[in-house]
Amino acid sequence: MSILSRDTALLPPKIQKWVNDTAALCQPDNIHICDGSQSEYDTLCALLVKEGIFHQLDSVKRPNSFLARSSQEDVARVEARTFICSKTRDQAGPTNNWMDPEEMRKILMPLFKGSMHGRTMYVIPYSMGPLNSPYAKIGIEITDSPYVVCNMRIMTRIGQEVLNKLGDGEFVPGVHSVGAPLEPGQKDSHWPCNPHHVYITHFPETREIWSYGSGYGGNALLGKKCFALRIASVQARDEGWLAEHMLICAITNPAGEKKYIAAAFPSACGKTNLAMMNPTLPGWKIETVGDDIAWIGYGPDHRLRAINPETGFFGVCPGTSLKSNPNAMKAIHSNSIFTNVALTDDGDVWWEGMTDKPPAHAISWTNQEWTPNSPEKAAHPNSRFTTPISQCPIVDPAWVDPHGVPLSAIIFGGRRSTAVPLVCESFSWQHGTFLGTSISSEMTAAAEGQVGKLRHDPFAMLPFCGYHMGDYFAHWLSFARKKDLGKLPKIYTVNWFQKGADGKFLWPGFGENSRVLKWIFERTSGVQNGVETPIGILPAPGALDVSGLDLSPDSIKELLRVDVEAWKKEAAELREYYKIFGDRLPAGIKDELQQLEARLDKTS
Ligand code: SAT
Ligand code: MN
Repeated sequence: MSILSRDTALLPPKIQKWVNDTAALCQPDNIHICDGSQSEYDTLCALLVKEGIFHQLDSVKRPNSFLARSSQEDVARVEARTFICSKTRDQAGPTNNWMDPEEMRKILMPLFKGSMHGRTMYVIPYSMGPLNSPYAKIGIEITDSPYVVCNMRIMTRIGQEVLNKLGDGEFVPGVHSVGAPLEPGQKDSHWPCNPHHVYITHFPETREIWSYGSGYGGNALLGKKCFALRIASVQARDEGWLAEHMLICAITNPAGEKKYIAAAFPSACGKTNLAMMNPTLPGWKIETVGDDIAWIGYGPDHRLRAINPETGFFGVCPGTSLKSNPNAMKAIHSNSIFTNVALTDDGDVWWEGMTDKPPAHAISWTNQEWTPNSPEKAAHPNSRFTTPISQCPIVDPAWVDPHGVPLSAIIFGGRRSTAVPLVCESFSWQHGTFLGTSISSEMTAAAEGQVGKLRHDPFAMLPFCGYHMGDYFAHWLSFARKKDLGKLPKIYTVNWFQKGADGKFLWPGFGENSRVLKWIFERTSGVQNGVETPIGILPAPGALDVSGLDLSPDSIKELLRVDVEAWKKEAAELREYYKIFGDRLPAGIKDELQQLEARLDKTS
């Protein structure tokens, strides 16, 4: 393999021109077109080790795996520096940072000019979705970060076969630079970035992505949030499908009947754990299709079908353990990249919550000596593993099915200490869409911001919707096509995070969540085991299988209680929140809020 090759002449003319124009702007020392091979990956990992960006982990404990430590100023997605540059502010809507596309180009071009001095410019052709899927789409990321190339190879399908399929066709261009040009002879830092000039920008009309200054996660792996959610949501609106921040998994009951569900939760709220759960209920089985993103569209069978456009997990490390997520722990046993976790003395990784007993000594994510007595955390709260989905022991065989999997249920969740019950079914597709708009969650370390603060996060898409959120609500409502109504998935909300008066979680969570999935499974089969409440249908008394659980009847009651006074406050708060959407709030959503208020009034 000719690494650091310049043979752009082999590219189809349209790509060749774009690559050459980008090279003329960024002025890299070299250009490398990624072929996606194992030898290319190995060469890049070796290069990263040589440059001190990767640390190779112990080859017995963690074969073919690496640790990277980022700059302390570059540890998460930066929502305040994320922009939707549609033609008008109105098209981006009230929930996005907007900038005029021409204004943004005026800012970006001088930044990108010469930004790759002293570096290699990598060209990564990638497919979101199986290459033979009618739902798949192709992007090309140009980046000056070999760390990004290695992560993209795990997270997406990259390389020559993508170019072969693409030919001279349409692709989403993305240009990424860490924004740290090197002067001749200048020594590189262990994590080049430019934290004072971060721009994660999207141009929905031209379907372009330009990202500058950060090398971390969703800021830099452009296939993930930038393409598969922000740009794809716009494509989905125009083409009649949905690009969602959802896990996808299969549930099989003891009789062997299998159904698929998709579930939307904000970042770091347990999507990965739910997608790979080991059910505690005997005879029930979960299999994983994806843990973060679902592309959903009508299949020829008039059912909503979902594909996972990714091929890897970019999962949160802290809290991941053999107890909380044994399948993730098995998936990351090899061929994985760890970012911002601690290094143990025997050359393995560690993070808070990985084992009951912390190691006596480690090197922390900030490269400091660490012991259990250290005041700092060993791993950053948003530290991550990047690992191939194929290594998940319970991966569903259909995870590569080009036609996707048919959805029986869609679940929305958030992190809510109060008010929101364990599970609730919507009355209809319109009501379910309303529930999606109403999601709010206590913030996590996945994004910059105040951890724990409650914020509205409709459909868990607040930082990921590439256009006006009011129009996005309307797009969801439009899926209630009369002829397909009976075939639409049922919609639910769940909340694993309610706390009791003592501040402790009321629900044990993790594998016990299978009890909630069982109820949902039964509901989608038409079992009459629900009660109507003002907010939706909840499990009838005794319908939630809590057999063998050490839960007091009071706790169960609390978990399934609809506190009418609290809900009146929720509704009032939601009415206030909706004001930001002005006249773009669809009538169907206004209607549902009114009906909720009326039902609550009738109850008290
Ligand atoms: O956006 S990331 O890929 O960094 C992770 C997340 O927020 O879900
Ligand atoms: Mn996510």
